[in-house]
Amino acid sequence: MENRERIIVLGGDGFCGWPTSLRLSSEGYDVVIVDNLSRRKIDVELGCESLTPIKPLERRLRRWEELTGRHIDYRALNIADDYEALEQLIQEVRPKAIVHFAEQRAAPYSMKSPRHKRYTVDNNINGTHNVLCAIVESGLDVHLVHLGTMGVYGYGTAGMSIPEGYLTVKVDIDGDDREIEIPYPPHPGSIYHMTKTLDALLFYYYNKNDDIRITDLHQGVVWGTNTEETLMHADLINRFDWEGDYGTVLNRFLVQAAVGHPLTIYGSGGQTRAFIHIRDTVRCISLAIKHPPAKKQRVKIFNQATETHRVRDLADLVARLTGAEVRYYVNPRNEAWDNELVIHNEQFLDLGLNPITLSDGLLQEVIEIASRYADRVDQSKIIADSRWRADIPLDREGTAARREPVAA
Ligand code: USQ
Repeated sequence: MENRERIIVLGGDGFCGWPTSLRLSSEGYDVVIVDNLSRRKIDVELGCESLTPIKPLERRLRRWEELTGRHIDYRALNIADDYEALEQLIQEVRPKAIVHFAEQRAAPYSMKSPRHKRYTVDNNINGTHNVLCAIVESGLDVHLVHLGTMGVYGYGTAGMSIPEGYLTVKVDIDGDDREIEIPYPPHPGSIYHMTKTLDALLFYYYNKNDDIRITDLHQGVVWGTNTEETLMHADLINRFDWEGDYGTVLNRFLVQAAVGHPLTIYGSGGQTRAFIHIRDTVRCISLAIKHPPAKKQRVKIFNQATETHRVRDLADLVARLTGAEVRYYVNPRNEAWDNELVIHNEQFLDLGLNPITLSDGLLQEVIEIASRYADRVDQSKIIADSRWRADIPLDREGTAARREPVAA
């Protein structure tokens, strides 16, 4: 039987939001996409475009309806600016859940200049706060599912497996050792990541004061591009970022290999990060919607990542598959030279997620897409001018020695 529950997807035109909207629509939810097309406008600002030729949102939605008979509604709205319209929309749609992707999500872009820092903070914090405030005002029991990041935990070597949001610590209370659970201490590595740690505080407060049901998904670095639904027609193709600000590391390496650019390892390549394939992203969101926290339960936090890898190992893997040259660049970021990373992610596995992990076949699929659209890549945009501090030199050629830190 059809499920006619309604879901609002904030940021439903973006890299994660678009395939998630299609998945939820195919599962029978009535989906309303809210988007101000900011990501498309940033492409114009940066003078680049998605590797894949994404179609205007209206055309995407028309094609989806022709193919499946399912209508997805679209509202052009800036949730960080237009609080009244957001509140009205929630009243009108009365959604079961709101999925919140509507944030500026690139760490390098957030570090580009004072304007980019301020835009990222204004957009992300006001947007998140407006959603929370509007849910309370609606008086409805709406489950908020937020796309957070593994980066809130930071990438020092923790010396332990990173828990799913909450840390058990021992404290001395009047001479007695007591165990308590606290939110894991925030340790953001960029202005963008900092906004996600501030979001967490907003969630903590609204959950405690207003009993809003909230799930915060601490997602790793996403790779891949297509999902079952986006593969149904060329008009549904998902975006694919590759340039220096928005491209994420593994997808970048695969595109670099396809266009004959050296693979751009920053620093030592000893940085270890958590990864997830885009097809698992959409599965996790669907699972999170189906398993909301109970009323009055604290914010539910999942680590939405399926494996961890060192950047250098990923470059070696791509080089083995493609014959690409590997180069070391002065790291534009202020981050640990290398780090270990062990994470807990049992909650999604317990809900039945069968993770997609790195395999030659899936990498080949991305290499094939990268080769098909290689002529859309402007190689001068592969290295961005974004740096974490003014004293870090800009390295366009890959002149860094592998083992020694170059930045002061
Ligand atoms: N890196 C390179 N070479 C490159 C690009 C990146 O060595 O050409 C390194 C970076 O220095 C960093 C690591 O690869 O150590 C990951 O960088 P990234 O750009 O793939 O990912 P990041 O900036 O952390 O951000 C991405 C998404 C963000 C999400 C985050 C998840 O843009 O929205 O929150 O991944 S996580 O990394 O787990 O925090």
